[in-house]
Amino acid sequence: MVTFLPSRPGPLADVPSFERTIGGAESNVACALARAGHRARWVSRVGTDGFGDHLVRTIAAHGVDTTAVARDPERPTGVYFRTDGERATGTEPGAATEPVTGTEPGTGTEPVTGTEPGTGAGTEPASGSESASGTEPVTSPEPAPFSEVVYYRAGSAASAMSPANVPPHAARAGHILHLTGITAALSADCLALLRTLTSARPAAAPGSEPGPLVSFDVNYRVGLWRTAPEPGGQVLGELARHSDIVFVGEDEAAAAWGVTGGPDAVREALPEPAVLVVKQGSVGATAFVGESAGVFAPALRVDVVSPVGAGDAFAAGFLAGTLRGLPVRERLRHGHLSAAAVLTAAGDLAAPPAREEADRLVALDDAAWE
Ligand code: KDG
Repeated sequence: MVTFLPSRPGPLADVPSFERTIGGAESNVACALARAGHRARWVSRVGTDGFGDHLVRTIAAHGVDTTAVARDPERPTGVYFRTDGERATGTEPGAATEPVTGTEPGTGTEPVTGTEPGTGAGTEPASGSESASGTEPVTSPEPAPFSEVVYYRAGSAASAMSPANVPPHAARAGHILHLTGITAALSADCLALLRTLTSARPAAAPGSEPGPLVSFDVNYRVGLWRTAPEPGGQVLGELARHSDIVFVGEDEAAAAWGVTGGPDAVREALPEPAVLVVKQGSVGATAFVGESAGVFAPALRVDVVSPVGAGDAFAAGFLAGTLRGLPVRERLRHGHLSAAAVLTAAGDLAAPPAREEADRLVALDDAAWE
């Protein structure tokens, strides 16, 4: 999506102008992976409008292969607007929630109230934003930012993606195919596409390469699911069970599946994925691989400018570590580092530290990470 950032804090009605930038969960992950030195392809659908041109051009400029992005002459490119409240000052511990209170006017003022759960790294939740899950925000001594998000995505080109118009070979190339629950909520066709990509994985022919690992970020957006044809919790659980690597916030697990009791309880409820990463707000994140006990890495403390996109950056850092075959704890730390870069920037994207620098930071002893 094309993203519009406000020129100054305040409610939507009062913001005089916006700066154009880019966002969107999957493209954010693709851009961060490309910036971290990996080959990444973004498979999507945008309009033939200027916003579509801008999106494709900008994402390609991050080093992402956009050749599989289809142009839809009938439908517009999705866009969204953000607002900011007064920002907190000082270093705050992370809360792993992305405050997103939003409406999608195209669907008839659909409130997407709530925090955007689970970044796995230091974020400070919005005061006044209603948590998607009812999880209490981390108490801050300073006024916290208040953010609204207004989507114009209903009926967009991306919402028309389906198994019929997304070529399977484009999505099934590479080592990891990353999907998110946001796309599943956009339309029945998008949900059908995600079901095709997660559950109908063809068995590899003898001697041929196995298909990519399927990575799935639950990204539970309560408001989007209010108008979806099927209940969000059920669908997200199904897609997660059919994936190999799953990212979910503790708060999302509580909101979507009623699972409380910490990472072990989430793993118990979701034993199928080979790798499960449970994001625990300001505390950090725990990764489970196979039947092994969870491996925990604490979140970083940063001065939060905006938490939106930090969950995507976290996923990208973890996946980059996965592609490099790093130990699980190092993958988590790469996730936290990437998230920290986005948390300290206004937009949904920020360049992660260069690989050598990231490796140096990841190798620091535990005390440096507390
Ligand atoms: O995760 C960040 C995304 O929320 C943002 O870039 C926009 O994809 C988006 C969404 O639907 O909220």
